[in-house]
Amino acid sequence: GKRLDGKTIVITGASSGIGRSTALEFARTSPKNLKLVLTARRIDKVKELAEDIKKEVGDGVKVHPVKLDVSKADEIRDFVQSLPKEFQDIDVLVNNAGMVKGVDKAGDIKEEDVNVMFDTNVTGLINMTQAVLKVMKKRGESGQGDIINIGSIAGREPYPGGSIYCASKAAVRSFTDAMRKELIATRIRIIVIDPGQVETEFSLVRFGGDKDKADAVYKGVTALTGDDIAETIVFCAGRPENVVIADMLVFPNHQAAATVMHRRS
Ligand code: NDP
Ligand code: 8X3
Repeated sequence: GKRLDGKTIVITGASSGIGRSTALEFARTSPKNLKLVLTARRIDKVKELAEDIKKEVGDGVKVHPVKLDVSKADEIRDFVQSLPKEFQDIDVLVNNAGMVKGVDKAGDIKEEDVNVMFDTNVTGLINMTQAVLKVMKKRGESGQGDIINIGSIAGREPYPGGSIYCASKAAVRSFTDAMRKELIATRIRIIVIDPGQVETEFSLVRFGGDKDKADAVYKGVTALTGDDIAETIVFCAGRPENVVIADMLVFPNHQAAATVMHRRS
């Protein structure tokens, strides 16, 4: 509602899953006066989302789709300056873009899988954060804005077959917590949300497009949806300025740890 009115919000990984839901949820929550910068590699999907938002809430939400690969440092370097002027004063950054590749165990993990997970989940998130912090630090007396990072239960509880992904999400947590301390003299809110199991394209990406393997992950359980996590993201951004939801862990009801899951047979 009101607290989000007039804000400029950047979402990475808006083409699918949690990121897509988050764009829609922000638009629904503040339909009259909001600016959304929606980014991903699959720009066609982002443009479709822009149309969907327009259909649902009308013209009160201005959407600017950007093709952006967060794993490419040079694409991020020019990102803020290449936005139209009216979208440059970023209030909220949702660092959501992320991915997992495979279930290989240490010793057998492909070098390219290690690199793509770290380049996307860690270096990409750090580079986006630094680019947008330049804007946020200029706002108000000491700096103001929200950085909302999507971590994972995997960053708290490493599991076999996920060593690199888990390490990448632990790095997100560590970076986030240090940064919150570094920025303590500002009004910049540093937030991390750690979801448990969410049914998105996440597992499809993990298994290289193998739908049967992806579906098996969610068999016999009711996973969270992208919309469930979107609600928590918009909740955090919509708190009064002095309230920081610093850290959130969100499970579906059947899950109590990375690998403790109740499945109906
Ligand atoms: P999806 O695969 O549905 O969405 C991932 C999004 O990230 C896509 O929009 C994709 O866009 C984008 N992305 C991937 N690589 C890049 C890149 N190099 N540059 C820019 N964008 C990229 O999965 P989720 O919605 O589930 O994932 C969102 C976040 O949530 C991730 O950080 C994930 O680790 C985290 N998470 C997911 C959980 C789950 O169980 N699903 C649980 C906990 C955390 P495109 O391919 O078009 O670039
Ligand atoms: C995704 C959740 O535990 O499947 O971050 O890796 S998990």
